[in-house]
Amino acid sequence: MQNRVIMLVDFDYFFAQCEELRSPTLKDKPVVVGVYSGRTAESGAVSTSNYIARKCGVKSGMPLFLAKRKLEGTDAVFLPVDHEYYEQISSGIMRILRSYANSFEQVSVDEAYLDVTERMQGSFEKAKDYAQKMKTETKNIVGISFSVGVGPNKLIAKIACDSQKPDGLTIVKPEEAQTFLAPFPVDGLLGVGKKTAAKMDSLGIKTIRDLAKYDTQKLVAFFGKTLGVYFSNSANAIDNEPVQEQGEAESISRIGTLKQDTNDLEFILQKTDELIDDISKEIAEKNLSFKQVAIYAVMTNLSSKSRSITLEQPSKDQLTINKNVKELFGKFLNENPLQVRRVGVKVSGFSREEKRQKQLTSFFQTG
Ligand code: TTP
Ligand code: CA
Repeated sequence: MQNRVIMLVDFDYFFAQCEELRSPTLKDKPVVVGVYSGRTAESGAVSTSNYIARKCGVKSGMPLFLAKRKLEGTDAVFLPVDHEYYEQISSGIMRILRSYANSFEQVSVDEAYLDVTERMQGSFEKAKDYAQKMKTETKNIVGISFSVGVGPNKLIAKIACDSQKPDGLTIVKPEEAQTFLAPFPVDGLLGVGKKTAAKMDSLGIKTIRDLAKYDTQKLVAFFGKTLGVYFSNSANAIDNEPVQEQGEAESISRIGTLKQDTNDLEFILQKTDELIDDISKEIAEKNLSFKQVAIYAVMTNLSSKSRSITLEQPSKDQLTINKNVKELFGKFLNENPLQVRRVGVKVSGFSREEKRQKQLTSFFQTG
């Protein structure tokens, strides 16, 4: 059988990089994106930070007051998370990545696996240029950088990607895979948390090399058949998990900034029509029907509001979106005196039947 060629793409310091993208002056300052709990102005935790802030010791999960202390005396900027915006950027990148893959699996807002075996005809040399091209295209079109790991399976691709960040490109060929893995601590493997790592440590297993050499039967005795065999395989760089599309997204949305703040329905609809064009393309590509249409508006004072409507019948039709968005914004503008700055459109409620049908079809195609 031919070698597989698998890539893992992981966007660099993602939420903070998105913030730099919309405010480029942030680029040479420490940037911290946090979730504010609202109890006091300072309480909450760091979601992520750019690499300048990380150099000062800021880490994901850290209380915000501690991050503030670490960045005292710098021109650090603290911002609240804006998930809608990050998802918007993410779906733009995912669309580019998907076009590079034979099969594609998005694992989170900033990570995806690509199986490119067929396109690369199994060649890791080709894969290097291909990944570079993908990085350059994404940087040019979306303005975001990411790191890529390339390996013969998902396990190696992931660890390769994590080994060089940001803006990394790490290739591990099949014949190098075991040597590559050997020096990493066991908790680098998926499924090895603190508890398991401690148990392995008590068996004298610290690195993946130690685990690879350990008798599989003994591992089975300690961890049970499934986990024991899995650990042994992983440590020996064996991983046959396929790259496969996860269930369809729960919703598809686009957001855009208006050329000027306004209350004018026609002006807003010009923008939402553009967004709807884009949404419709994605709906058509994925062959979906939707049952809800929603609008989203960010006002001049940066407060945001949304409104939605549920259709009587599922629809695939672009005009249905246009019509409902017009109605929703018409009502919304009547109720809201503030001027609108950014607008968004979201469709959701994709029908179950459709999804099952799709799963069956892909089952028959691959089976
Ligand atoms: P990560 O990929 O773990 O981190 P990152 O993209 O910020 O940085 P890098 O990959 O360059 O190391 O997480 C992706 C996003 O998930 C991150 O931008 C913010 C969010 N996140 C949290 O909200 N809380 C967390 O504790 C972590 C780890 C991430
Ligand atoms: Ca990331």
